[in-house]
Amino acid sequence: MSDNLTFPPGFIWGAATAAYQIEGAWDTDGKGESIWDRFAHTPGKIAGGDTGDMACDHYHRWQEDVAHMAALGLSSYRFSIAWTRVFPDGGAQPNQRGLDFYRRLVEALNSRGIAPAVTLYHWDLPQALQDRGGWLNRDTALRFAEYAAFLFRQLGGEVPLWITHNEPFMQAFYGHGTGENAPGHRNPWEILTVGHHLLLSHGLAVEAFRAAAPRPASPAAPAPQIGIVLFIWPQHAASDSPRDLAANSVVDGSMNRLFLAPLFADGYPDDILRHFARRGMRPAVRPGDMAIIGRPLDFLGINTYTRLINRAAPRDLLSGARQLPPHGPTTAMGWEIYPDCIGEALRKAREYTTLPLFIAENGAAFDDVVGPDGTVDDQPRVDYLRAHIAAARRAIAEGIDLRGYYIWTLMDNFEWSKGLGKRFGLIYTDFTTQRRIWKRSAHWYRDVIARNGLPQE
Ligand code: GCO
Repeated sequence: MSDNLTFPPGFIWGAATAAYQIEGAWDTDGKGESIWDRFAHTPGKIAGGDTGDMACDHYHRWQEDVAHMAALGLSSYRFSIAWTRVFPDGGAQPNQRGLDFYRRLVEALNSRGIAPAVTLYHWDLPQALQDRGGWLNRDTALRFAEYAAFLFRQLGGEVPLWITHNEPFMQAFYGHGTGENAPGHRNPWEILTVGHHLLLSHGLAVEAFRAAAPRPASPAAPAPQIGIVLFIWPQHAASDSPRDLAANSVVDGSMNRLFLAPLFADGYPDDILRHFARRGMRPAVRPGDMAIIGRPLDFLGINTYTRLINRAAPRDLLSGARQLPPHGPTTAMGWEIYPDCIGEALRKAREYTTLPLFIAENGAAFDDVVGPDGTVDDQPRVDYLRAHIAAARRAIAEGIDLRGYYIWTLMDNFEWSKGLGKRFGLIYTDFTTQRRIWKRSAHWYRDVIARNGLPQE
């Protein structure tokens, strides 16, 4: 720790994935249909007509994938459980084969010394629950808590880090406002209620976790913990004009504060509630909900990739803002490469909580190609990761309690509405043969993990 490249002992080096993005086998072994199955099977929703039907075929190739994780030296692997494998129709009848898949995966990870970090919900609601209103229906929050409680009983002690939700913002705003994600609703009036029910389901799951109090498999191991993963993207005003500053504050309020404040402060931010109320939008809050949502957590995970620059655009219904084009080089997603997003996101979280923090996702898509010699030289990704990991190290030096860093993502996978064309992986996936090829960045990350820090440049 004497230099500015080495990380504290025990720092967690991870990689993250999500069920629908990697597993494939969308209807195998009793799995039920999820809203992402339905959405991806709807013509016109996904670039190139891609689906996650096969994705990385991880459901059948998980042993090979765990071997790659072990070869990288990962200290933790963050993945999500597909609700529809465990409860195919979202009801109370579990599907043993689905549960067994995750049990074997968790066992294999633990036996390799790779700590499982399990996300319960990465956007793939059972379609059967969607048919009953999905996250607009308060009952879905109760079903989620039952699903969570079941997993805490079955696997609770084997999983050191439990995550209730990944980015409720995206499910609410992209699933129900822009319609870019499943279930594809374009109805901004649904957003706040969906967001509220997601947060309520989170709080109910935390209560179920405390009630189950899962014990670690070995007495020496630390007690399992529970937290949530939020999207925190730094927001910058395009100018110091009051209009741009106000517009920027609304975007920051919708993306970041709308979720941080109810979880860690005293409820939804007033300015944002007023902003939406003027548009006729209100969350469906009942007495007692905010106390459930605010139940104490053990950690907070943060996903951050870039920043946005906002200027006033009064005609924009939702935020009254428009984003300026990026101010510098971008990734293949068109996202500005802005390494300070790490420090800014961590400091934003720090305004709300002193809990241990994780960067639960950070990474970049580039147009990687397999060269004539069969290798993938993704130097731009190495540069991206180096700059962002260095920013994480600076945040620790500032005194921020950052415990770990997870790269998005282990291997190229199904990037939601962008399909299979946006490659974020350390490992290249040939989607025709399902061959995995380590990119330069995978070799580089293995070295970072081995030395617990960045190599000299
Ligand atoms: C998200 C999700 C991931 C994405 C990644 C790249 O942040 O949107 O958690 O599933 O694939 O962020 O866009």
